[in-house]
Amino acid sequence: MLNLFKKADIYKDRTAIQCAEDEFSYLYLSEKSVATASCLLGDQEDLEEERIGLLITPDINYVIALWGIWKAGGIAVPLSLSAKESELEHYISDSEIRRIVSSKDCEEQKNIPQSAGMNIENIEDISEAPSMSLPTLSNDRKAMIIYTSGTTNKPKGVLTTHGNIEAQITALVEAWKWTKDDHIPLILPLHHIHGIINSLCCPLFVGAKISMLGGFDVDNVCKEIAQSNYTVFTAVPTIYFSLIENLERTKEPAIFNGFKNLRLMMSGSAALAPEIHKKWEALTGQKILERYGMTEVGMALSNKIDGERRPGAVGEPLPNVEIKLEDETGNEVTEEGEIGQILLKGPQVFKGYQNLPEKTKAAFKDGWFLTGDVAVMEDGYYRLLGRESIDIIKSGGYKISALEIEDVLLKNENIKECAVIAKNDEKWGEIVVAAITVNSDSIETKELQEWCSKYLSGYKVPRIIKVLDQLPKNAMGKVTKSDLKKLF
Ligand code: MLC
Ligand code: AMP
Repeated sequence: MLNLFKKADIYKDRTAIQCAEDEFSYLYLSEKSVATASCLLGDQEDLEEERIGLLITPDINYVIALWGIWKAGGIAVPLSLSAKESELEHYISDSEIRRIVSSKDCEEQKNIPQSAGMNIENIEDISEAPSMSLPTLSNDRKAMIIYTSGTTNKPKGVLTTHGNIEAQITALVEAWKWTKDDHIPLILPLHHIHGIINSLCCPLFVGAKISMLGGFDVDNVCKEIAQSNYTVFTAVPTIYFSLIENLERTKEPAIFNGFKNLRLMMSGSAALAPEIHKKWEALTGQKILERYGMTEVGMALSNKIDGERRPGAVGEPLPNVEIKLEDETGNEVTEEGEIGQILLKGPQVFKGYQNLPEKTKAAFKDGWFLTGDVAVMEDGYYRLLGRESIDIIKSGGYKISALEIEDVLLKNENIKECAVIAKNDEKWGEIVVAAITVNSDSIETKELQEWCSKYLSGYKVPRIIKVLDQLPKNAMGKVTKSDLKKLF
């Protein structure tokens, strides 16, 4: 990780980041992040792993703040710009954040809970501070907490070190042949690893150029691809779905040519339907390289850059990643075609869940991380079959806990019981749906959705809510979600 900063000092005048018309060099990034680090330090010599929230729109200031926190010896906690006040409250209290770096134009600042007594530092003010000497950091220094949902009601904080992050980056630089001549559009949110590691840190590690487009907008992405000399593109399947819809409408040759000319197009964070893979190839001639990753481990499996890119498969282990499959009885699966949970080892694997030692312990077996994803090996490539837990939903590339949404629904006095599940969806992969039983007949599901959206980011709000007389249950009185699925 610390090599990221050493390398930036070598790349100096090369363009690191482009935001609209402005270009910023590696030197600018280095100097501004040192000034930010100095300001965050104040009269301290080392932030000693102080957790600092990042709530910044995705532009140059985000990168300056991230590097500034790291250089000062702090732990960066990137926060979701779409988070509601109660969601931010959880991230802030769970990771013990006392300071948040934000920017003046960041509208989302208003969602920061007032009760938290938080110091908000605006990056425009702090990066003017004079530079001072910075702490010496080792690779085992903790660097980042990313919140991800899972089989707990509230999202868990995944804690990684500089060493973990560097291992995650270098594996991808090697496997996907990143070079200083690369140019990538950054369209993904910067509170998850797909955006932070794959779209941001990998190119910065090699001296390449990133155009921060401020998020995904299908027309803007197509315009950019048509006009600029991009080489690499990475996105979630939902984005490819939207691009296909757009390309099927447009007749603009420059857009098709822009996509055709990229050297590498990748997809991950959720299953890429083989139909999308094939349609994209038919439209642009590009065979999407699908890979598999997870917040806790970075990227783990990938189709080959110079070999087969098989629709529906996630390929083979990335450099330094050890993978094995285990069946339900905990025995290693060695035969091709047999199904098992993916277990994983390597230098990129996280250190633990914030404040959850028991969950951390339960997530490992003899030093192997238990991913909860089920796969099969076929002709040398892994193919994912799904997740062990029915309560984990992936929608638009976001991981969602059914339990978190059930908790929110149950706060509504009109709801007696509820069960949240995923429904397959062509565009989003899965969408969140809920079945409820009610205390009062006068409930409007649209009102209930609006009520949920006060507490939950938009993508977590149930898209369909069915009111039932009773929920399907087994003999023990537990809701049988597999039966419920048949009703949607
Ligand atoms: C939004 N909408 C949804 C939805 N999200 N509908 C159903 N399900 C969802 N999940 C609706 C909105 O209500 C709105 O409806 C319309 O879609 C447009 O909303 P939007 O928010 O403007 O959508 P858009 O900006 O197009 O966002 C789509 C997206 C975004 C795909 C760009 O979801 C995204 O950035 N996803 C990436 C998440 C990510 O980075 N995951 C990586 C995790 S790391 P209306 O009616 O108002 O128009 C990880 C590890 C690894 O997984 O392997 O990488
Ligand atoms: P997250 O916790 O947000 O990092 O999400 C990680 C999860 O995303 C993994 O455990 C998988 O379930 C899923 N995932 C990532 N990449 C893929 C892929 N290529 N195909 C299917 N699922 C994927």
